Amino acid sequence: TPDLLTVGEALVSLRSAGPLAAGGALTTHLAGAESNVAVGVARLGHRAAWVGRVSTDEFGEFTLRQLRAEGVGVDGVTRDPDRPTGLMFLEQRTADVTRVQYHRAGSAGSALRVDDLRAPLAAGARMLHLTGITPALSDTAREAIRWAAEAAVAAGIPVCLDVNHRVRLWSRDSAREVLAPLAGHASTVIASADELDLVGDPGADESAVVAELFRRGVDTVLVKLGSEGARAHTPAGVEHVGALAVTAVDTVGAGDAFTAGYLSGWFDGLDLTGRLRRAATLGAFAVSSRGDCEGLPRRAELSLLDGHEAG
Ligand code: CKP
Ligand code: MG
Repeated sequence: TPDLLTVGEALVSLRSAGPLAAGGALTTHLAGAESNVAVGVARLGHRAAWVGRVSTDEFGEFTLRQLRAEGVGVDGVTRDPDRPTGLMFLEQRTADVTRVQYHRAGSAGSALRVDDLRAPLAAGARMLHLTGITPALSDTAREAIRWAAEAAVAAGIPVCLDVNHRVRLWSRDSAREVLAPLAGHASTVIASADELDLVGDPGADESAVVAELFRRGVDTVLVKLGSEGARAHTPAGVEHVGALAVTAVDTVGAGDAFTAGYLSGWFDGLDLTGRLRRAATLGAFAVSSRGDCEGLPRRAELSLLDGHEAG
């Protein structure tokens, strides 16, 4: 059984070095929040499995090739001959502004359904990681994620949920309607500060949302604060971790890196402080490297950023 099982849509990200409207070369990269987490965890030597629907087109081949190269288990993947791979364009519009465009409606990944997940869930894992992106993709994907969370809980597999609200996919209200009930199945909930009320009452403040999640059985709530680091709430109290002082060149994928670091620490049996430090370390690798997951460290590289502690 893998340490981590995760489910989602892997995308192909086509990146430009300048304005898309001016043309020029695009480079091809693996993207997708859940597969980013799987890669991050696998690079640190844990067993990670990723499942989803992957097109039989060339980009689908590329997706599987990248995941296999990273040592991520893809045995549970369903191939879809009828739909294309979802694409994402990442435009470096200016040195400071990157813009994302999706071409993912009707993609193979968005056609995910419950039957795709039965065998992987039955095989088990130490942790199931889900994000709020997949339920936004289609009715069948939403049902699949709800089913997976319930099946995991029934099988005694703890669930980690990253809220990951995508405004281009759905409104805050639609997201809340789905993600708030989903969070009740999780043991760990991860959100940026502005996403937190999507798993609670509209407009509720951090302490109110956290109290409600604890009441519903969540044991750890991680609130990501960007360059300010993150706060972890557990029934024992609140702990803050600072972000490392690095040069930010690409923040896409930073949240997934943070999650991968946290989960890696959990698989290693680290205490909360150790898990948060590893999360911050992976977040720092992600923001200071280009690509959604390319810059993530192997285990021997974890100490590369020592000395970059927040000032
Ligand atoms: O929250 P993050 O910046 O870590 O997530 C980035 C990923 O899956 C990225 O790889 C992209 O493909 C996506 O989120 C998405 O669907 O937006
Ligand atoms: Mg995120």
